[in-house]
Amino acid sequence: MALLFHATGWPRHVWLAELARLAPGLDVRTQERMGNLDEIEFALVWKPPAGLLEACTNLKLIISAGAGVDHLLALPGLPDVPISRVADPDLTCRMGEYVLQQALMHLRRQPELCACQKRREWGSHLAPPKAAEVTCGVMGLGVLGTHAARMLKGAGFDVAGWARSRKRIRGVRCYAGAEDLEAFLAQTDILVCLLPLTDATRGILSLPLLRRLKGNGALGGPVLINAGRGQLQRDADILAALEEGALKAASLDVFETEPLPQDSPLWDHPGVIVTPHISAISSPRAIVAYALRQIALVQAGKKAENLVDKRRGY
Ligand code: NDP
Ligand code: OXD
Repeated sequence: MALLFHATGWPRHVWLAELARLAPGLDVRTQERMGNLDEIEFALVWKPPAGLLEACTNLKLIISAGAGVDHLLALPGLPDVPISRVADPDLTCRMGEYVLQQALMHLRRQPELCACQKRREWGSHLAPPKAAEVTCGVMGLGVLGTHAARMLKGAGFDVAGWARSRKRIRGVRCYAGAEDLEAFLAQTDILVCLLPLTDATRGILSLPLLRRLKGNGALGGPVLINAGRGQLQRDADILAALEEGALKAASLDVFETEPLPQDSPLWDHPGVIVTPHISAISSPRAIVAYALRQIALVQAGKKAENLVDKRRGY
């Protein structure tokens, strides 16, 4: 049995070192050293090139090294084997920290205070509201969204959430499906997007949707935090929403094109906080341990965890 490892854009030596440390006897293959393809039964991958997985005809399980699987499901010729995606406390906690940090930045008017400081201006007119006066609406109540919603609630925010199916989360008003979207948006001051990218969600953060957010809240205008996927939004719509006041500010960790192109107006828009898709990085230590657990399960004749529903796309 061998494991194929490939992660586009991530420091490969760190991952290979972690695999060697945690599973010293494991036969690990890479794109450059595939060896006998029949021996490759598992693949731990992030954004593999087209054709790489297709070449491995004996695969039993593909493990996505991140939580999202859009990078796999878009591949032509993806082998028809189960896909396990990461749902791990390490990654989940990182995302919760990001969402809470950004929500607090906007609550406490930190971007405006930083701008005042740059101008040596005493911004005492920028008194922040308190968290309980602000509603955070979390789109996507999966592993990451549920944890983020709980952290926001714990910090004192009023919290609502929206998903495909109805959830029960203590202290969080839960909405479901297209029929509830209007009511969910109408009460939301800070929209947190933690949806997966699927055919149903692509481009969902459109200008018409952003115009439906609560316009008269304690922050002086709605805020968007998108840490899901860049293709959920249209960068041009975010800019248009900021220009017309449908949005007061945005924290964006993901973009239609990554890295964000040098000439994007998002870079220096005063209402935008740009982070480089690092809200919840996959830690090699945690994810390798996760992957080894999945391999052990399959080898013991059991199902891997967190299997992707390919029809739904997440
Ligand atoms: P989950 O699969 O656990 O949760 C997805 C949630 O989205 C579910 O609540 C699901 O509803 C909801 N959903 C899916 N489609 C729709 C729809 N059409 N309408 C309404 N709700 C919908 O995923 P995770 O929470 O683990 O991860 C979410 C995403 O976060 C990932 O797919 C990835 O794109 C992104 N991500 C970004 C990172 C970053 O660094 N920026 C890091 C990690 C992940 P239901 O529960 O009813 O099925
Ligand atoms: C992920 C990501 O999906 O890092 O895990 O984007």
